[in-house]
Amino acid sequence: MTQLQTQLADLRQQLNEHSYRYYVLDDPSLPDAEYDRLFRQLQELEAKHPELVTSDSPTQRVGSTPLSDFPSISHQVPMLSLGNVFDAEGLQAFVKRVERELADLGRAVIGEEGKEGEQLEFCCEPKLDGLAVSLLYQNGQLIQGVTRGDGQTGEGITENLKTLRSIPLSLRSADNQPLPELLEVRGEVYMPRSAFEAMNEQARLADEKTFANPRNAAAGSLRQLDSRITATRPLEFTAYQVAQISQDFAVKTHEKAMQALKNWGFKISPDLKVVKGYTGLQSFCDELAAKRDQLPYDIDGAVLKINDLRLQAELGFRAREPRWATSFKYPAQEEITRLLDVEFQVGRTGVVTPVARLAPVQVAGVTVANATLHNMDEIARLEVRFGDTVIIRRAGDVIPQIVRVVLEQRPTNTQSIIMPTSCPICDSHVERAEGEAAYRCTGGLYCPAQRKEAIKHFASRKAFDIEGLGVKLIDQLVDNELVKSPADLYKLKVEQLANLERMAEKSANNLLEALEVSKKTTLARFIYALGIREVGEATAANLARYFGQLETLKQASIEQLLEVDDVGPIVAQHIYAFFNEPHNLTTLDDLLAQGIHWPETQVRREDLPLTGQTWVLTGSMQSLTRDQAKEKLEALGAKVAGSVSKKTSQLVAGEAAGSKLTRAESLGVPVMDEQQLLELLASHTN
Ligand code: 5U1
Repeated sequence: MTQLQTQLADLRQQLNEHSYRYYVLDDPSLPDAEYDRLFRQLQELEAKHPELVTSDSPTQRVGSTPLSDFPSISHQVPMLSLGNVFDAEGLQAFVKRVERELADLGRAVIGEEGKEGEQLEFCCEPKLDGLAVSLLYQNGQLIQGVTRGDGQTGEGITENLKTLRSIPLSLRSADNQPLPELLEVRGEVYMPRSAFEAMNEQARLADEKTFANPRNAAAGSLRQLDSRITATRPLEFTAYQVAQISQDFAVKTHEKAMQALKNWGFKISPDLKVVKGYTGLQSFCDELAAKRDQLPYDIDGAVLKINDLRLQAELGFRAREPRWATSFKYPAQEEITRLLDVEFQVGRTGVVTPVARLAPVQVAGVTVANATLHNMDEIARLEVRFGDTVIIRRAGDVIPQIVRVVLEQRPTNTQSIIMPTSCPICDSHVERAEGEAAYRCTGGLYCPAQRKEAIKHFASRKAFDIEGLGVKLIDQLVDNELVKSPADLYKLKVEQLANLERMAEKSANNLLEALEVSKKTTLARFIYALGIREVGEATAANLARYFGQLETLKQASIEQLLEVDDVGPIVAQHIYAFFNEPHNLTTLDDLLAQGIHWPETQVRREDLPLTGQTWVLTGSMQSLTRDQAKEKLEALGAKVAGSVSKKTSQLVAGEAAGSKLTRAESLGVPVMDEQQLLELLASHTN
């Protein structure tokens, strides 16, 4: 090999290794900027020496010349579908059936307590809601990628699939083990929910077509004849089955087969778990259902497979379904209902948002009666009218959305939805700022709706955390004109409060006490509580850390603001405008005059005891909440992250700590318990 060839191979190896660490091990080894730098270096060298470009080079993931059609390809092994069960009864029937069929084959599995079937092992994983594809590797190289199609014949979409960084172009060979001459891998292509939301938000801003759900977005992205378009779409692949392998595959279980795929460079489900018998299956399905909303992607159920590959082979298939597997289906995330009305809600910053009032319907286990319509552009794009039948979607912790109108069911003489010209709450003029999709009420704090939202934000947990000051009480305080600005909260008298609905003298006194307690705060919470546009909890903390004092922040120039982590030109402009509005300065003075205070921070960030360290919190703690622990650690200079990696300095494991603790232990990250954390915090107090 020439020196240049060695350099190219080395660059490719580093980039592939990073992709593997990133996608498969979920443990990035390079910062994004470094990856990009190495990638550009490889691109430049390959541009100068096109004869040295290899088909599995990471640069080949950008897509190639458009096709005129997708070739039709028959599957050597048919792509089957799965049977479904929907509840405990169905699950029990599935287990009973496989037990019986195994018994008929003379393969009854006897449990420890003598009960048949109890010890039968199943390998379980989430059923991703995407598109099944099949990948063929010859001598370790990806040579073909095909859609499921009708299960017998699919479409050849090799060029499109090659653009997905979680699909290895060539298999990794761990410990120089020989690679199989032929390997066919099946799995799901899908779009993570956050990437889907971001893509739709981009499309809304550009006035382009949005996708109804991540599955449609993934399907639309894979069906592009121009793979360069697919390359721009945030698609991922998770493998779930070895369909064919040329050599004697030494593994005996599905779980081990998945492990082999992982070693060859495929991402497999992090939630894959082997369980025993019906009770194990039921717990898996329940636990997965409980965390469904928190998963980063849509799932529509759990897939349950007999783990033993020999038993799988003996059971075989019935019609077009394997006898050894089933899927436990969860309730659908999309339902059909009717749009009864549209209400225009005014938010903290005056944005007037259309909210759909729907005929109540159960969606994925929750009754939904409202859905966001985002803004008037969205209403125009959906072409939705009063009385329309609509498809709504509720997935994750995102507010339910209307994704489509069922035009065939539109009643006659429907009315279109229009934005009111005056605020439905305070009657001030409603206007649309140049270049913005949103309409805003121009009433400012004159508008009771904006006032209520500003006070709710001020009192919220991450701001002043005023116990006992709930949403209903704030509504009453504003409606009775007892409170016009946050500072007025601190001027309330017990008699005024006791006269309100559902307020006795005791609760009034408790509230006054809570208000008194809240006066001692932190600069970060104070900044966050002000409700400056686009300044969330993290930005407020960064501003507090950077400026140290309110006075310095008040006088900061745009240039200084831009120096702060996370602050870009738009946010800087909002902060600058806030502190240059005389009315806001009066509000600040008024608040400080009520005795609100925080410890002065003279310490420079570099001098804090935990500066440069990354901490992770997991499990539950007895004497403080995670937010409180996070705040205290950040005050000592630590960065508090959500996931464990090799770079984590310390894991704090509370009760019932789970996968983060296991991961920390396997990576050799130091672990401490709640008591040790309290001792550490105490040692740094004063
Ligand atoms: N996770 C997963 N999804 N899924 C879909 N595993 C899995 N297995 C399947 C299908 C259709 O089929 C095999 C059991 C053949």
